[in-house]
Amino acid sequence: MHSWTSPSLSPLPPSGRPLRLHDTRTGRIAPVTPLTPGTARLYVCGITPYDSTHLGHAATYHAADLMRRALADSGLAVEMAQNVTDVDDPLLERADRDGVDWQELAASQVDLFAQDMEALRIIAPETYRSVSEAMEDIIAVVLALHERGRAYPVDAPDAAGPDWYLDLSVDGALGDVSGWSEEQMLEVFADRGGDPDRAGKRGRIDPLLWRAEREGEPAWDAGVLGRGRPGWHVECVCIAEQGIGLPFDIQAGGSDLIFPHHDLSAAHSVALGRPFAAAYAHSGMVAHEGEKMSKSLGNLVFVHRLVRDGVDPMVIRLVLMAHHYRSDWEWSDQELEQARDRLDRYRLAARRGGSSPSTVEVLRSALRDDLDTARALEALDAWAEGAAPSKDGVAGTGGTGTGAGDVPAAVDALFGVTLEG
Ligand code: 5CA
Ligand code: ZN
Repeated sequence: MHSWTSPSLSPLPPSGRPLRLHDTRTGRIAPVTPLTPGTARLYVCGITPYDSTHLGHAATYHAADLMRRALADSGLAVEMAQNVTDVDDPLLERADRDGVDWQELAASQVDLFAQDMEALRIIAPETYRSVSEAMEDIIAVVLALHERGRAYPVDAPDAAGPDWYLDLSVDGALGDVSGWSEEQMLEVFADRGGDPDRAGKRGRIDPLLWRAEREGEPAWDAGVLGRGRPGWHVECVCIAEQGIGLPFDIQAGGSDLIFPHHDLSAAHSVALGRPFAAAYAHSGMVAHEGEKMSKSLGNLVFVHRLVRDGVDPMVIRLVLMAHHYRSDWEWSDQELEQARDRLDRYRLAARRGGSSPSTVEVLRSALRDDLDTARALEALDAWAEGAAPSKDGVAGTGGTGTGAGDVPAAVDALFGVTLEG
């Protein structure tokens, strides 16, 4: 699937210092040491394309973008994969409700998402695949799980054949990412696409692996499992395997995916006999009007609407940078104003020129310190005030330069914010 055009990149000469990143699984911040020396492999869970990109999505892809920029700055090559969940209940339900073809709905939203990502200067993933594109490979994974004795049928009275579930009891790998108890899992499972009370399931958390064809739903042929469509979690295992190989270094996404999605993706992978991600990085939830921004609640702030209303996408990036990627926060117009003011000041300072190696050093060390963007903004505020440490000399002298102290070049390479314009 065509992704989007990456911004032009001019990386700084690598620092050679590793990115230190928080890992949900261990609860600790640790240096990223790639499984394949020299190359970091990152997977970020993509959108379900039934509504436009909102600020919550933007925050999650911004965080993943910073991860890859930080990994590149440490001297690693980066390979990234991302999926598009274009076959799933909420998308099919929305298409049905609006009387549109599900593929057309998905294509139009994927297109809008690409425009938003481009406007925000998010680096495009090397592998970008939708479920419908990857269907043949996904079916092969589902069949492999069946052959390994991990799938079991559950009677589906409204279909010609059974639905198939993954038996989690075989490997005992549940909860490896979240560390949650079954009780905690059950609190949210039903709200997050699970069906704990379905009759015939062996375990309440067992995930749907293959759903038998229902009238009016798209379906594909999966041999002995019958016609139908895959459950949610298997797609990310398959698309990650194909794109960057298993196991890989970092699985990223919003914290709403810790459980069930990342726990259960990892469980599928273990059931295939393959370890999944070495570390898990989760971004916080963005709220609006007091609640998590979500398509189902409808309290959304859309990126494309802000851009259409004349908001510079770099202002949006600066709002995102004002919050640590792991914290939950609430979008407000006031912050938009503050970020607008910031961008003006930064652009003015960039025009004034002047080299500040110490500012660049703070920017780099803040980024590699678990993406500490707030600290980077503090350093940039001081730089824009002309208060960079005296050893850098007086702002306004020395021209813009392309040397080690070129702050606008560093802001672009490390944080994706261009100060041109
Ligand atoms: N397609 C699946 C992942 S395989 C999915 O969760 N799609 S999504 O469209 O619902 O979300 C896309 C990404 O945005 C996910 O990583 C999700 O964790 C993140 N996300 C969704 N809502 C928010 C929010 N309010 N704040 C931050 N991130 C969010
Ligand atoms: Zn996913």
